[in-house]
Amino acid sequence: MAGSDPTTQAPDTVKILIAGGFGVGKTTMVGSVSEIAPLRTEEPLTIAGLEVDDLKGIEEKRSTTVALDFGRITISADLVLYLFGTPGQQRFWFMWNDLAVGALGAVVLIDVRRPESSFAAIDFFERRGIPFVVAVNGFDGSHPYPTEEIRESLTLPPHVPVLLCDARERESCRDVLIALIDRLIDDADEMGRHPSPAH
Ligand SMILES: Nc1nc2c(ncn2[C@@H]2O[C@H](COP(=O)(O)OP(=O)(O)OP(=O)(O)O)[C@@H](O)[C@H]2O)c(=O)[nH]1
Ligand SMILES: [Mg+2]
Repeated sequence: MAGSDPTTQAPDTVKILIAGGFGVGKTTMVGSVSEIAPLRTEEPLTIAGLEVDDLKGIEEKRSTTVALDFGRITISADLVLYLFGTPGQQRFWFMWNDLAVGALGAVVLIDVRRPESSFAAIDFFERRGIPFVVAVNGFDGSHPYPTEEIRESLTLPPHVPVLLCDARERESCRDVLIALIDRLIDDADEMGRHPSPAH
């Protein structure tokens, strides 16, 4: 019967958000991990924005995401992730609600030199009950703080994975996404064992 052979079935597609504060490496991550040429909506940073755009540590940054990044990665024969990078600048946060529609999970990227820039993203996903992992992007290629210290300083509960990553490295970003998928599977298993009471 057509469609009964599992090897010919279309893969499941899952929408994932790549979020975090201004300049933490969201566009970089979507670009390095995507198997298609990523769609970007970058606009140049201008002199006029210097007062509001904190470029400390990312002085080389020349442009910013004004709407979204879009990419795709095949994790396995039956799982494809569609990645949506969010804009980081506060004046574009109003778009997060639309971008979050249908998202099953999120990666919150952190720059430990400016962790506070990602607090709003953590808060956003916690409030909506969207599962997320925290990925610490080591800008100078090193990670000065162990993950447990970062977890404590962000007051993250134990079930939120904290990972160290390099947003420029494909394998590193892939590992972060796989950790997120593992979390989604664990959450689904947990729901199966302890379904929430009907309202
Ligand atoms: N050295 C280093 N530079 C990085 C890394 N990740 C990103 N960058 C650089 O840091 C700057 C910011 O990266 P983006 O990917 O644009 O950050 P973003 O989070 O998409 O920024 P917005 O969309 O403006 O919020 C760029 O100049 C990147 O080339 C990293 O791991 N190491
Ligand atoms: Mg960006």
